[in-house]
Amino acid sequence: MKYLKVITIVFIVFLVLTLLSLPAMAYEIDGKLDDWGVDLRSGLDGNPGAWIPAKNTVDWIIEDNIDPTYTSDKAYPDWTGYSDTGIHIKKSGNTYVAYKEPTLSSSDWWAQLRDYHYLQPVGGEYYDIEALYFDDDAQYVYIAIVTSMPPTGYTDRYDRFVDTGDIAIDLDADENTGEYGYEYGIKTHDSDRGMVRYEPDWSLPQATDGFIVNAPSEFDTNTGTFAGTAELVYVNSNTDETVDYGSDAYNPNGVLTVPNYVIEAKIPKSALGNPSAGQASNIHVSIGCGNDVIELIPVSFETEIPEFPTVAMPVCAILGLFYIFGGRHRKE
Ligand SMILES: [Ca+2]
Ligand SMILES: [Ca+2]
Ligand SMILES: [Ca+2]
Ligand SMILES: [Ca+2]
Repeated sequence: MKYLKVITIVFIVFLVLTLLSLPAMAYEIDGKLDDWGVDLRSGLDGNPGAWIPAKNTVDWIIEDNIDPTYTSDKAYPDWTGYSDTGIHIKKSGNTYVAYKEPTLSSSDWWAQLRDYHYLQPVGGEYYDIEALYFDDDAQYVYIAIVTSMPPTGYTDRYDRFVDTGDIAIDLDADENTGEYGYEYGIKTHDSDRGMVRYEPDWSLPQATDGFIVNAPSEFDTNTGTFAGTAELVYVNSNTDETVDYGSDAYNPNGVLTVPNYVIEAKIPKSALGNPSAGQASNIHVSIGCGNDVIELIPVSFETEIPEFPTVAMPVCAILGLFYIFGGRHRKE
């Protein structure tokens, strides 16, 4: 009878520890950021705390709209009249610091003549990438991106089309391996959405007016080798931004409502060559024209989650022995 009781208790402890050893919170790939602890509406409205993820294991960076800290006469908004500023912060240890977004030098004659640099995102809100988050567990890498570029790309009022970008990973943090340094690509859009390829060919920002410094943007799915499939969504987040382009005879845009999108992905580590814990890598996302870019340099893969037997078995054994010998001692 006593042993039946012992077995029952040990079984219950075993069950509880099994549940405790499961991943505490897996991300749901639904295009919503509540599972990251992020309130996107509040963040876009200017509340820095709303952008900060719940878990300290997440690497992250926020660069909504134009960096408000520029005052130099060499750094200017673009030709569209767009001048809205937003939060620029990134994770640093257990807290966060201000992120100074670089300016872009342009090949156009007007900017060259005056040594003017453009503030990102060049071309206005539709070209803005707002946020990048990275986390991982024993089996998967999780990435969330906030962007104003639709999954089908964007055509401006001069009929110029710009495509959205893919996720580029420089897994070994070595710029000499992979084209432009990026040996893994994850397709964010079109029919191959979620495809992971090793050593694909990357495209540079298109046209002479594109910003090459923000390369690469997309990869060719017919190049490199197939490495696996990620679960990936790219959806309207229903958190429109109201953007003021100003208004005059040359630029009648005025105030526009621009939608935001969330790209959320769950990538098997096996599709990325099973990176080991502690491995440092770089994550890069741009768009077809290179008008904006967002990067995490570097991210680090976390220690693997303890497997059940390594934690639970010794604890169960100790509890079981304690019960048996403790019970015997009281009898004597
Ligand atoms: Ca989610
Ligand atoms: Ca924005
Ligand atoms: Ca941005
Ligand atoms: Ca590399």
